[in-house]
Amino acid sequence: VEASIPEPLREAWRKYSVSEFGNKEEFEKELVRHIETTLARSMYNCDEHAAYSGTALAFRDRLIIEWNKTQQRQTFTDQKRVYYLSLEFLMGRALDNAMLNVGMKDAARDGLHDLGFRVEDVVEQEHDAALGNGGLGRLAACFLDSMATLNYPAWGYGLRYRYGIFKQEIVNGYQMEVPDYWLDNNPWEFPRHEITVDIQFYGRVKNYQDETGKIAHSWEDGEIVQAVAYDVPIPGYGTKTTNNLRLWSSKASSGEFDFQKFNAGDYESAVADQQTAETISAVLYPNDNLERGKELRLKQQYFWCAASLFDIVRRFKKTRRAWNEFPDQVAIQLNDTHPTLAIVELQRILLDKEGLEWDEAWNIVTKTFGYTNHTVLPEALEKWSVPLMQNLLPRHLQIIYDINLLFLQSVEKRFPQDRELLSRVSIIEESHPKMVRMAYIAIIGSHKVNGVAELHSDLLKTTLFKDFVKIYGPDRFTNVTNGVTPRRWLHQANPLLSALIAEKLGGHEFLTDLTLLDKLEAFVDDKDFRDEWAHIKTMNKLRLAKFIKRTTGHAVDPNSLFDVQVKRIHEYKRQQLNIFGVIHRYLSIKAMSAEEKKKVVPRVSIFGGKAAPGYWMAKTIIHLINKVADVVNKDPDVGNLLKVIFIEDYNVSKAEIICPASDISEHISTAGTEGSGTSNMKFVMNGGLIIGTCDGANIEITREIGESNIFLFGNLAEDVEELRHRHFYGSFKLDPQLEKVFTAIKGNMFGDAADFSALTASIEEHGDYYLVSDDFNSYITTHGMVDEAFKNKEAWLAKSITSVARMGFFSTDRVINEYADSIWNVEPLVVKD
Ligand code: Z16
Repeated sequence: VEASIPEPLREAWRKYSVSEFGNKEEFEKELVRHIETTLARSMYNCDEHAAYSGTALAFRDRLIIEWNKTQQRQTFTDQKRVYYLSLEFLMGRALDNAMLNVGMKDAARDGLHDLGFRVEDVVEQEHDAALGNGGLGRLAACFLDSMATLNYPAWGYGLRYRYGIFKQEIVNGYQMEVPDYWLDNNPWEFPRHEITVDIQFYGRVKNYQDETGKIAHSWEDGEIVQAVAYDVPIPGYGTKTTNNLRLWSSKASSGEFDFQKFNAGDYESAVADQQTAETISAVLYPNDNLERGKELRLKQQYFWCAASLFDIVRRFKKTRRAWNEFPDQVAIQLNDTHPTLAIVELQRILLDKEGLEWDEAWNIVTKTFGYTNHTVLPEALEKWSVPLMQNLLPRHLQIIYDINLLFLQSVEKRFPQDRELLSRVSIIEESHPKMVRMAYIAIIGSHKVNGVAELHSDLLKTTLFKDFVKIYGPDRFTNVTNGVTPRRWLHQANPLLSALIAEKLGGHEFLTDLTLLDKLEAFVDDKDFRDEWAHIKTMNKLRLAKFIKRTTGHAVDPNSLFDVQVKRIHEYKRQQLNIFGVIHRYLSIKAMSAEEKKKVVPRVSIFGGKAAPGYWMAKTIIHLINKVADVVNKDPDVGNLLKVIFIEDYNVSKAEIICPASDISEHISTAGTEGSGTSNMKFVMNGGLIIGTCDGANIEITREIGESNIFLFGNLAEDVEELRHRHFYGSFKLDPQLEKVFTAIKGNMFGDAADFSALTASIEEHGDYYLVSDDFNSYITTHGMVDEAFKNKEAWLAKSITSVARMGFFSTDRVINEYADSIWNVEPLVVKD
């Protein structure tokens, strides 16, 4: 349908085209208009939430105007676009970010003040958009911010879950999950009821001869579910570019099928079918680094891949280019293996719908896709059972078999008689049932595969994907070390520090060129600057202390050393090592004389994070932390020397309060297990030091900021295998200090010891897979060094300032430019007004 208005009539459009508010007064006018009309409220019944909604609507108008212009421009210039496919986008709140990115926060603050509100309170009314589990989803959100800021023509594609990650409540020390229904009155999405795609499931494959006599395939029957697009505008910082995040929602298709049921009087069953269809986009799977092979998850993956691919292909076809130009117009990045079916789907479209030959189609496919791997943990690697896939996606399974056959034939040709190699690299694992290895499809179907930090990318090449390096050569594999967006994680989360840095550097340019932070090193010895730096840290600790008081009832002293570990709860991330360390500290303090206690550096140990609902060991760790908190926090022998705080329902908006307030944060995964880690970067960017293992991006952070500015401990990745082997085949000896901790736990010091027996047994009896005991001594000793270092306030401050000055590398702007150059081959679309 040609819906474009003909030129003679465009005059009126141009005349009445909407304009944006550009100052405080215009903002107020828009705000009041939205409150009085869109929201049907008035000055007599406008609470903070209505003020939030009105403000959000005013800003949303601005965003959508820029969004429209950006999309028109991108269509007009018709250059290559990037599509970032991710099952998770952990966006957090949007209003504060929108205000800062469009550069109108001061106008909004003043305007709201005139009308009786404080901008800080208004911003806090917003519900987090929590469509993700942890690092992977937050990385995708930071990428969107950087792609828009750098003016790349880029779209995100995801699922519009009705329920995001569950809300965590702690009841008697146990995690409880509460559903996160977040969609009511969400001002940030634009339903596009006219943009729909029919998605097929089940059915069968029909083979037939086409006009040329060639065997062709069609996928027939089955069930149809409709995908409806919802668009979320993504504003760049200090640019007019406003990109799009398109989220798909599932709905029953209104095809003949249902009408038959309705007409046959089978109303209930027709409505039930509707609900089944809507189930596809109902809920985010709450696992981080774990795949469980559930059919509904596979349905989600295909639904989202097929809708996105249809949309991308539809857009390409409008340009009427030849198919071989597809990879010059389209780059698709796969965030983990979750969207791997997109590879198979594009091949299917090109073969079955567009009639291309296999080789021509496959050449287009491999040039189009790039694949990012985020973990080496075996339990996170996706495999789907062949019978499941046969039933749900019969044509795709056929294509997978064909991809595999051609691939294995080419391997066989290059490495004849290596049957072991063939079975190792086969997409199909010959188990019972047979399994489809998704990572292998992703490697074979992409032109580049990248890990997320140097160590991680090296491990991929030497372990998991070793055979593929031999087959394809090393150039297919690369590293792109993760980052975070300094807009949200410095400017928005820490306005005081951002302002101080801007004052010293003569402006906010560092927010778009983070390497400019290095100019701060010149001020390390500047007395006034140091005082202000220290003062800001104290203010941020006070802000967190108030938050802790309000949410937990505990009073913590901002002069204490704030020691933070906030991230998903996982055995490999080793919150158990941290809490055992806390118990060790508690026992030491209790054994001290009054004189000895005077030398202790008071500490607050702060934990936060969710456990996957079915992950019992992670839930046990949460339980132990909370029980230890109960005992320690009310022990008069300890007083303020040690407090233990578990912050409920850790999420993006809480991270914005927590990150600027740490003195030290913990990134203590077993060496070789953390892909990158990204909170390590957020904490250092905000002037906190870190204690960590030689793992993930900790290694590159050390390289950048210098060894003397970080507290490293523990065994190295290269020694892990040997240690694990020894636990099983040698004799296992529990670290003597850890033994004291276990004795306390077993003596019911923190409630019924039986509650924690699985945790202690995993170490003492089941091989201590995560090397908690091996690293314990080193961990405790290093924490002693942290205490000593913290006593020297001046030296600590110098480390803090120096570290921030050297964090320029860890902006997602650098990351996105690397992807653009080495994987996507896309250019920014520079906009002149
Ligand atoms: C996830 O959050 C990550 C990896 C993965 O396979 C699945 C999920 Cl849901 C994390 C990594 O654990 C972390 O090290 C990394 O920093 C993050 O992805 C972003 O790359």
